[in-house]
Amino acid sequence: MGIGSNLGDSRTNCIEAIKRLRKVENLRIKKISSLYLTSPVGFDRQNDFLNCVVLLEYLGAPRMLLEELKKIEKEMGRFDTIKWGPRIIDLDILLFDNKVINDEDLKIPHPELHKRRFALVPLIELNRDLTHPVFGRKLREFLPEIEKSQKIKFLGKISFDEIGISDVPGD
Ligand code: PH2
Ligand code: MG
Ligand code: MG
Repeated sequence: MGIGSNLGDSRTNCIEAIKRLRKVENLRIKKISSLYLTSPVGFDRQNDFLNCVVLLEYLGAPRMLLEELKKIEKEMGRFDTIKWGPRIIDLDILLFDNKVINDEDLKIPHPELHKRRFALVPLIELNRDLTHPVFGRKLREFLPEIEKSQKIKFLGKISFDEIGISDVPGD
């Protein structure tokens, strides 16, 4: 899943989201990518985002995970703005195994995934062999096709200290 924030203290918001994810039932955090400072995509007149992705092991259905993510967004004070506009926290399911879901309110893979450097780069950091289940191509193969205007700056890992754990697995 992807985490993004460009309102308030974005770094704190991303870390808070990870802390709350850790408390979700039937969910384990397996890996956390580095943080990236990224130029806004879709609507430019807003602050840069902080983005990262998290690899989860989740024992429930995708729709249940969606509900959990929406709950965390709400509890963290997210309010509705324009589509692709500024937000305190955004938690998106990007991939879920190799599932393809096309419901009105839940689309997996995330329909914009292959067009967004801020989602692809951290995903590839965690697993460079990930494949897009619809297009059947490696995620890394989409990178050269992305517009150069999408800037992304590597900021390094969030320390386990900041998340409040001493045992993040898979790292
Ligand atoms: N999220 C959006 C729209 N644009 N741009 C960046 N850089 N990062 C995001 O997380 C982001 C965005 C809608 O969710
Ligand atoms: Mg989003
Ligand atoms: Mg979202």
